[in-house]
Formats: sequence, C-alpha cells, structure tokens
Amino acid sequence: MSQLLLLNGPNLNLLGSREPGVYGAATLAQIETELAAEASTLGHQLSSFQSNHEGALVDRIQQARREGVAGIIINAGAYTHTSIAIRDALLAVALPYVEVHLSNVHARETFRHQSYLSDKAIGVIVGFGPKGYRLSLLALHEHLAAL
Ligand code: CA2
Repeated sequence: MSQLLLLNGPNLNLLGSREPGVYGAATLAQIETELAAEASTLGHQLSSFQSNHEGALVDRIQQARREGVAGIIINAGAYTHTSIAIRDALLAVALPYVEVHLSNVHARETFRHQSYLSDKAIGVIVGFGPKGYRLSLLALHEHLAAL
C-alpha cells in the first residue's frame, strides 16, 4: 500500500461550474472522491490538494516527501507553462509523478504546448477530461508496482 498525492493548481477549483465544454462537467470534489475510491481498490491511500498559489503547491510537494508519499498526480494548471519553482520542487523531492491535463493542450494556444514538468514526468496524459485522472492513477500504480 502506498500513499499517493493528487495536486491541482490554479482555477481547477472552478471545475464543474464553468466551461464544461473545455474541462468537463465534474466538480473537483467529485474527481477527488472518485479517485480516492479508485486508489483504495488498488490498495493505495490518496490525498488531494488544490491551490491557486504557486508557493502553496511548492510547500505541499515538499511536505509530500516528509509524509512518505510514493507518487504524485499533478495538474498544475497554468503553472505547468510557467513554473520553474514547481518543477524544482518535484525534482527536489525526487518522487515519481504523472502530469495530467483535462484538455488537449496541444490542440490549444501555442503557449500551452510548453510544459516545465513533462520531461521529468513518468508520463503525460492530456485531452481525456476527468477520465485522465483515472488513467494517471493507473499509470502511477503500475509504475510503482514495477519498482
Ligand atoms: O487542461 C488542463 O487541465 C489545464 O491544466 C487547465 C488549465 C490551463 O491553464 C492549462 O493550460 C490546461 C486551466 C484550468 C482552468 O480551470 C477552469 C475550470 C472551470 C472553469 C474555468 C477554468
């Protein structure tokens, strides 16, 4: 059994309330609850954290290491495209992570094609809406099982 962490960045607290055509109809609370249940069936314990603040996400990543978290699923939102600080935190804790995006960032504006996280991730899942979190969990689970 491993402890896992789901991280969501800025504006993802708005899921389900606006732009369902882009981001889906599920709320973040629904996604978090369903993913925790799925993690439990795989034998893991999943905690969730969302923040609109870069430093708070960095703090949570650092805390993960101290707590013995085995792996991270992260949708850093717009910080994906800007944040060297979040990249550095992920590299500093040296925990395996899956990068996930609800939308297909590669079918959107060019500034969304760049990610500071992708090259160090186990893998990246984009464009599958809320289902992407489940796919990320399965990928992380299989990665940890193979260690
Ligand atoms: O597709 C994704 O998951 C993104 O990480 C979402 C970010 C965006 O900046 C990234 O380029 C791709 C934006 C999250 C905004 O979330 C909202 C949710 C509901 C209503 C409005 C915004």
